[in-house]
Amino acid sequence: MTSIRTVDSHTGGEPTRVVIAGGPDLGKGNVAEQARVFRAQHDAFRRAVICEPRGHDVLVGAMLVPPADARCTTGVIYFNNVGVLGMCGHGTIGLIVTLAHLGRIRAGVHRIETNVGIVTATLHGDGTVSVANIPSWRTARAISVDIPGHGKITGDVAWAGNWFFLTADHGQPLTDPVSLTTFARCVRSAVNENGYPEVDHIELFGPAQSGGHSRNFVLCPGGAYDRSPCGTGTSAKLACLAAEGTLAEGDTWTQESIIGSKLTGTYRWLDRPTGKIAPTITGTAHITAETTLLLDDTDPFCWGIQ
Ligand code: PYC
Repeated sequence: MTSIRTVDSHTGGEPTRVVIAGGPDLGKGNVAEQARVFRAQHDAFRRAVICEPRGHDVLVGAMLVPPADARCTTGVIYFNNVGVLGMCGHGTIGLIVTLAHLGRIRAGVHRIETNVGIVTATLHGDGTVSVANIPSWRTARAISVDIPGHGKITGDVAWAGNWFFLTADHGQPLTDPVSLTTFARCVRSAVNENGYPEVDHIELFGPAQSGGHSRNFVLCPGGAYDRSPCGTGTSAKLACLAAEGTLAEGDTWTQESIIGSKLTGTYRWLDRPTGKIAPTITGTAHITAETTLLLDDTDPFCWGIQ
């Protein structure tokens, strides 16, 4: 029987499972190199932690690993029901609240080494967390794709630690997650087939309903929708707003999720000609469980239901 110790939390409804002990040895490389080893050699571990019967498709894993950069508090590899993620905003907020819960960190500034670069997380005295994400930018403006049975929609593509297609031009009420999931999957196929195979997150925007600036629905790579407004998705939105000139540097954007939870975001310019910004998102997380996962090799579903 193998044991894996985890702490679960949720950030605006979106769950994070931090693996604090029992993870595989991924060698001595930096986090990007360790993530490559994880992807190539330990996919069964990913499935065992995230997929049913121990987990579910909404869950995001965050495995603590040694950082190569000595200035970092920890390294982390984010993963979900289909693979390894780049960055994860809600997950970083959950990670920081988890480390504070375990007594490993106090309020203050903490560098975290991720698969796609170093982010800086600030745990504030009131328990909220701000995450200064990696440089983010819009890579394509106003591309049009044809959605079978619906027609053309137009949106932007942006990188913010994950790849996003962002659109408000979809004609869907942001109410029913089941029909939005079906629609967003069609959008993703069309975007992927029309020159953007890297896009794995689809972000649909609509009018705010709870006092924010806008509400979103985010389809994640594994087919689940983000219960939070998505930290990297909000960073991608900030990059588009900055590029479009509709949000000034330093101004606050409040993004609502499909369930009404909120993240706030601001940005500063890194390089105006290329549209590169440094986004910061702020939110809260709550601990929901401390668990020891048990892996019994004789269990036919020990390594997850695929
Ligand atoms: O918060 O960045 C995020 C995220 C990515 C996938 C799910 N949540």
